[in-house]
Amino acid sequence: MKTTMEANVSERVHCENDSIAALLRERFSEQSTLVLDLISSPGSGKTSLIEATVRAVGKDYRIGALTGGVGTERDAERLRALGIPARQILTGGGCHLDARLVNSALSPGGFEGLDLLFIENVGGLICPATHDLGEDLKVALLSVTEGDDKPFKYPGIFSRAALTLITKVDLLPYVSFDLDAVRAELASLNPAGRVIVTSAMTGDGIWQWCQTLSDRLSAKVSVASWVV
Ligand SMILES: Nc1nc2c(ncn2[C@@H]2O[C@H](COP(=O)(O)OP(=O)(O)OP(=O)(O)O)[C@@H](O)[C@H]2O)c(=O)[nH]1
Ligand SMILES: [Mg+2]
Repeated sequence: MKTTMEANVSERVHCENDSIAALLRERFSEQSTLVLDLISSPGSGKTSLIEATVRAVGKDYRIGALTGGVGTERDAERLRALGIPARQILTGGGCHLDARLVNSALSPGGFEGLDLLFIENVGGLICPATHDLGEDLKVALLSVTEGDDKPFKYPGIFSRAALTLITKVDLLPYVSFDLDAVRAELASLNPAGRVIVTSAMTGDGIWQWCQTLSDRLSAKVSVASWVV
């Protein structure tokens, strides 16, 4: 249980985060950039999903990525190898990204005029769920190797995410994972959320994922043209 002082500090930190996130959201809207905050346990396939997306639609869209991590440049290097701008955000041990870190990472430039900006959060299902980064969508990933009990164990992210990707579906024959039960759990936690089943390895579901991104981007661009 938090003391009153702890609760006040936590509220102030969230307030400051939300003001920076609001400014980021305004900037992303002006540039008609669709921003996705990818959240999952470590190793569920966030970087692989971005790679698969770049391979699928990298010629049609300008894509960039910020990758959160505690100590290495590895994910950003993987993505730069595909020819997209990618910058690692090192949290120095912190378990999630926040709007201030995203703002600082964008400040040196190189990410203007993108269609899609992926923000790969630090691996974890708890801390990353509660911070607004100025994104359009929080996207949760749950790999079939993690166990099918995760939505009810970590309801915060699965009830908030506009989209949940069930990843590594190519491994389904080898693990105990009840896909229908997970779909039902997700539907009860988050009736408005969508679910897509994917494999970055075989390409299953990647077309549907890219189509969803394309639809959301078109909607954002058309709203921006109304506002102008
Ligand atoms: N079989 C299979 N393996 C996958 C798939 N997607 C990712 N992997 C493997 O899973 C491991 C982790 O993938 P990453 O994309 O690095 O996962 P991540 O979520 O970015 O990991 P962190 O950044 O460490 O949290 C790698 O060995 C990938 O090759 C998939 O669809 N099928
Ligand atoms: Mg990664």
